[in-house]
Amino acid sequence: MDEEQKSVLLKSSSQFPIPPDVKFSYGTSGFRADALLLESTVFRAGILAALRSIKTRSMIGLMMTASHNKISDNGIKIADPSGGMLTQQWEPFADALANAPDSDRLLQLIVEFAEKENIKFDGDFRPEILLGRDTRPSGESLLEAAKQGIHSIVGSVGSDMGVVTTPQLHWMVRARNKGMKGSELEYFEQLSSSFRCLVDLIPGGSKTDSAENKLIVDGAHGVGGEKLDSLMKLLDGLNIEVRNSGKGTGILNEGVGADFVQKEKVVPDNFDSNDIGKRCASLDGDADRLVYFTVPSADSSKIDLVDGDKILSLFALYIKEQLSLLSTTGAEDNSYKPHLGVVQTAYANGASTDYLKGLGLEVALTPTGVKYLHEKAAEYDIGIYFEANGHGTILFSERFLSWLEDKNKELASASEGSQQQKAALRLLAVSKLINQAVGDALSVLLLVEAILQHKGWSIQYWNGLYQDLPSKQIKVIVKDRTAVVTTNAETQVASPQGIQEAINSETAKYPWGRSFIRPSGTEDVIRVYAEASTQDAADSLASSVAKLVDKYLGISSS
Ligand code: G16
Repeated sequence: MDEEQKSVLLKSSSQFPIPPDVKFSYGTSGFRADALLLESTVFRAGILAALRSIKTRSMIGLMMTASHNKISDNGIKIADPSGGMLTQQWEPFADALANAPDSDRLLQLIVEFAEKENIKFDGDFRPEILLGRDTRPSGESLLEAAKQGIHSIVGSVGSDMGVVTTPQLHWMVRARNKGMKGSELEYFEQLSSSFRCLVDLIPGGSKTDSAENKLIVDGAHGVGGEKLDSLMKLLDGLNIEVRNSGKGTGILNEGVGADFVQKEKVVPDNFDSNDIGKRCASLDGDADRLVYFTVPSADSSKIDLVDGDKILSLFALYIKEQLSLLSTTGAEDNSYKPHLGVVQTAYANGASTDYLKGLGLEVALTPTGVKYLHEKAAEYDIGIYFEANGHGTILFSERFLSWLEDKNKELASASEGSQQQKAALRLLAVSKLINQAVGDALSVLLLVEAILQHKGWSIQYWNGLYQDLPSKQIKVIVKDRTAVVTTNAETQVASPQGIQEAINSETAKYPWGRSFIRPSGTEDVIRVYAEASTQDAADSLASSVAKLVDKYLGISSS
């Protein structure tokens, strides 16, 4: 690194001092905190993104969002060249950069890291970063800070994509690195044309009358509702009403959105007894998560939740069906058997895991965070991953896709229009519809709708695939959430000592009891999850475990 570059870095970073007494940590999906504390962090993330761009000789993405968190928070997610989350190998550097106490230390860290990673500042490559933000009021000024960070690596450029969903930005990064235009219009066109293709391939045509079969979507007062409105202009065969679209006066994520609906299991604002029995869905604040629900009766505010596990089950059934059509009719191809696997976390309802295993599927478990699930799913030819909170997607390996393309060509000449060829075409359409970079509520919504139409299923029928075990989630505020260290995909606590034994003896009191705790990576809380044979039992187990957390780690514990 030459002296000019060093002096640019020193000068610009002195404009963004870190706030006193705050420790930033790269959490489940990047940095997240009160927006007022984040200027220095996003400035430094801008530097990191430019370095990553030079290292990989590719475009990188920076998304200003705090997703499901309250509106006063903000955060930053970093997209790697593939469109996936920043490689975990760079997370310690991201942490160190965010917490460097002053400009001198910051420069020293960058110089050392650049040397270790062999990052060359030779001007041969022009680093480019795509920037996006959600609808939070703090987004615009934080985006400016990120740009300053990017520009402090000489020659780097930041291209502002404006207000976009998180998955759109990840998709754009991936698309551009593959030589596509990667515009928003191209994203909408890819989604709408592959959806149309799936509907056209429904045997005997779609059995659903879209006029009567309306889907009502809660947009969390965020970016997703508006983008869904734009996408709908390119779609026919779908009747969608968007509520809480972000254009009105409602507050982002307050009493609305996928996180609220999935955790509280009550109707979001602007849904009521007029919606009884209708198919409803909720996006989260940056539209990377989606859950479905119905309002079952006017007697209570409770909903029937159709969560990420049910979406995963629907997708697994459909993909499995297409794979078996592909291999059982017509000419056998014994040379290659695609490996299908599903990935869940400890939050997956026990009944869903039993159901998936009952279908003969291989089920893997990882810690919370799509960065872990995505990595595991990428090991399969087709890997379907979902968190119960509605965050997930389906990954298709390059090897499988190129085999499928060849197979489709072969079938098109030998048996055009056969069941086998239609299955190949469906799988190809799914691989284009479903976001290959990251979980994407809009593409998941279109795939769910296409599969329900294909099967002629109502949401109630879909929800009846299996009965969820009653479950409960609670947040507990503690002195220091980093004191909790977990193991075995977060199902066990390794530290503090003694708490796991105490959780075990509480859990043993309940038939079908299961409970675990973990530190959130997006909020300053410990999360408690419990499930049991009845709702009262799940509530009671969760509350006993929350008391244990408070006893061992709470504000008043010694
Ligand atoms: C992020 C991650 C998800 C994770 C969620 C909650 O979602 O992308 O994988 O499930 O946080 O994480 P935690 O329990 O650690 O707070 P989002 O939609 O908020 O970006």
